[in-house]
Amino acid sequence: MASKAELFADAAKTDTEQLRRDNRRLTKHVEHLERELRVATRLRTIDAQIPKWTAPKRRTKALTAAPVLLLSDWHFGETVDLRTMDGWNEYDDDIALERWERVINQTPEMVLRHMHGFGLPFAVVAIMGDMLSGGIHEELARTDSSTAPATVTTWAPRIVAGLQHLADTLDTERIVVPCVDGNHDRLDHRTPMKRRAESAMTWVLYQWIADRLSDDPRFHFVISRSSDVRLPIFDEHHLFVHGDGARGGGGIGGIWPPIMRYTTKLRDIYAAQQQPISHVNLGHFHQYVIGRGFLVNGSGKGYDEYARRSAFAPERPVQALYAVAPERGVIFNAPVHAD
Ligand SMILES: [Mn+2]
Repeated sequence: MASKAELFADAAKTDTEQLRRDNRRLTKHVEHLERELRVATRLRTIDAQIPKWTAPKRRTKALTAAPVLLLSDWHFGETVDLRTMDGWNEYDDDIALERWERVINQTPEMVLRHMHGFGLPFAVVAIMGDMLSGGIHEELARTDSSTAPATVTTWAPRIVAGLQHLADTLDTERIVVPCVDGNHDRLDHRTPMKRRAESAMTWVLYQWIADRLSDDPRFHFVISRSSDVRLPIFDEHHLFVHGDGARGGGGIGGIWPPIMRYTTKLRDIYAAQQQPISHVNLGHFHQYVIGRGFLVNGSGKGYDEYARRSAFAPERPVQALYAVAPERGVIFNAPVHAD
C-alpha cells in the first residue's frame, strides 16, 4: 500500500502535469490572439493621431532638442534634361536615388556634428508632398520615366529603407513622421479640395510606408486627411503643409510676398480656432528660405525647365534640417545638400 507521502507526491505530479498542459494550451491561445490582433490593427488605416511625447512635461537640465528634417518636392519619376538645361541640372531615377541616399546619409552626420552634446528624445521626419511627378501635365506624362503607380512601387521600399536608416543612426528613440500631400501627387486633373489627401497617390505611398513600419515601435506616422499637420514640438506648435495654397511669386519680390501673405493667413485661421502655431513649414517653392516663423524647403529635383523659363533663382537640390529646443524654439537651421 502506498504511504500518504507517496499519494501526495503522485497527486502533486498529476497537478503539475495538468498545469503544464494548461500552460501550453493557454500560451498557444494567447499567441493566436496576438496574431489576430496584429492582423486586425494592421487592417486599420493609419490615422492622424498626434503623439503625446513630442510635448513632454518632464524637463531635464541637460541640453535637449529635437531635429526636424523636411522631405519634399522630390518629383520621383520626373526627368530633367541636361541639354535643355544647358548643363545646369539633370534628373532621372538614378540621380534621384543618389540624391536621396545622400540626404539620408548626411542627415545623421550633420545632427552629430552640429548638435553634439544634445540629448534627442525624438526626431521629426516630415514628408511634405510632391514626392511624385504624377504625370499631371501632358509634357510630364510624355517625359516622366515612370507612371505614378510604378513610381510608388519603386519608391515606397526606398523611403522605408531611408527612414529605417535614420532611426538606426540618429541617436534617438522615436521618430514622428507627419505626412501631407502636394499638388503633383494627384490623379485628378486639378488639385481637388474635397478628399484631397485621400485622392492623391501619396495616400497609397504614405499608408504603404506606415504599414511596412507598423511593427517598428520607433515610428509614429501622422498621415493627414487635410492638407496640414499641426504638431507640438516641446513648447511650440509647428505646421507642416505643402504650400500650393500660396498664390503668386512671379513678381520682383519673388516668393516672399506670397509666402508672407500665406503664412500670416495660416497663423490667423489657426489662431481663430484657438490652435496657435509658432512656425510654418512649406515645400512647393523649390527654394530653401529661412524666414521669421517659417521655413521653405528646397527640392530633391533641383532646377528645372519650368523654373528656368520663369527665371526663378537657380537652386541646388537641398532639404531643410532644423532643430527645436524646449523654451527656445528653433535653435538651428541648415540645408542638407542632395548633390
Ligand atoms: Mn508643389
